[in-house]
Amino acid sequence: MGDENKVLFQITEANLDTGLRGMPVSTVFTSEVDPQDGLHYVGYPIADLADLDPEAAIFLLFHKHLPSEAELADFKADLVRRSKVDPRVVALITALPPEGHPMEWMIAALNFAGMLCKTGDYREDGLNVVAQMPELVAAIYRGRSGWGAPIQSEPERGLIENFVHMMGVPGADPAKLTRLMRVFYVLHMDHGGGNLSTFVGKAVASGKSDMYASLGASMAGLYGPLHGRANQECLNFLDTCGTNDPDAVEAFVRSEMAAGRSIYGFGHAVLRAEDPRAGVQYNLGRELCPDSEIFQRALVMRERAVKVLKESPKVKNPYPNVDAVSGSLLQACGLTDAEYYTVLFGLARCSGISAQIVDERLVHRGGKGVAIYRPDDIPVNQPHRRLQA
Ligand code: AMX
Repeated sequence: MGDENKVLFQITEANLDTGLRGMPVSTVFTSEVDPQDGLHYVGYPIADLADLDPEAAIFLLFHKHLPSEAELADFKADLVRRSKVDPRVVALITALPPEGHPMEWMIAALNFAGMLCKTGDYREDGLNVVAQMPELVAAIYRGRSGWGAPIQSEPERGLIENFVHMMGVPGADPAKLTRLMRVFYVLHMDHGGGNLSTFVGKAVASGKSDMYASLGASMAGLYGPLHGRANQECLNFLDTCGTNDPDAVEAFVRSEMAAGRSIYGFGHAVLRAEDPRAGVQYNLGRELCPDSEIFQRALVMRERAVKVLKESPKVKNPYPNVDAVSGSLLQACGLTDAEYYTVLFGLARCSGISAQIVDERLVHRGGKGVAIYRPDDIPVNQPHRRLQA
């Protein structure tokens, strides 16, 4: 940055109706997606951060540097202080209809929490959401899946340790699930400023809507099957495939392509190589569930889907994205219902979106904040005319 007249992008007619693909519209301090090297948080490659304390990664996105030991201890204590969820929010959540998708519950939960708990200060509300999200998501899981009454929060355990404790997943090994969820959380927190959910959240906040309403809107974006809900669709895709035989997997991919359906877990709007977050999760699967049938299938798919997608000239990136394997790991570690996977994505993503909204509202333009979003459009087939007198 520095030369405000520098031309960054020339818009032609071919750029219209492409979902703003490739057009830079804002600056961002938290993360970057390099088409080849993938995601970086404040300059650090995501694979290097995968084993970080989730709280340290949140600190990084909010403060733009890694915490010292003392800073991390203070930050963890601050999140513990902020973690108490208003019981009225939990009561409202548990009264929601089971017909609703868990993401619809999550969007409702954020709106309920906003009505009852918002301070109106973006930073305060953002950190409060980050601290309270584990209890909200555990309430959604337990309330909707009939696992029983909410389990008392013990926030001193740590953000994810407490989350796994409050989930009380029947039959799961808590140590394994904690290891998986810590990495899952760090990998899913942020992905630049142009992804749909982040973009939408920042756009809503630019009209000075509060943090909770903005995050509710961003979670509505994440709910779409081409965006966050792809992790649910991806496990369904592996289930539907139904075989681990490489040739049969390849035949399945070919038939899905021929039918005009998506090959879930592959492709990306920005990345042009395998997503390093997928690489981290393939390695984690080898550690946590090497013999799981569904994980083995994800490994076969990694090879054969890429082969088939490479043959299609229109597909710009045939490689695995973040969702290619996450569902099979969650399933192998006890979270068997794919319908909830996007909520787990949202749990993590709210931290990155909050950090970006705080920057856009309180830091950009010398603290004045980014102006209200108002892109232009081109009217088509609308000649000016008058009603008959
Ligand atoms: N399966 C089938 N077709 C695919 C494909 C895939 N995995 N990836 C791309 N294509 C198709 C597109 O639909 C498009 O077809 P069209 O020209 O007929 O409309 C064409 O190839 C060109 O697409 P692209 O420029 O390579 O990708 P994109 O930016 O339009 O779309 C994405 C990106 C992710 C929506 C697409 O790759 C896709 O649908 N993937 C499967 C769903 C998925 O895994 N989503 C998760 C993404 C990560 C996330 O947000 N969580």
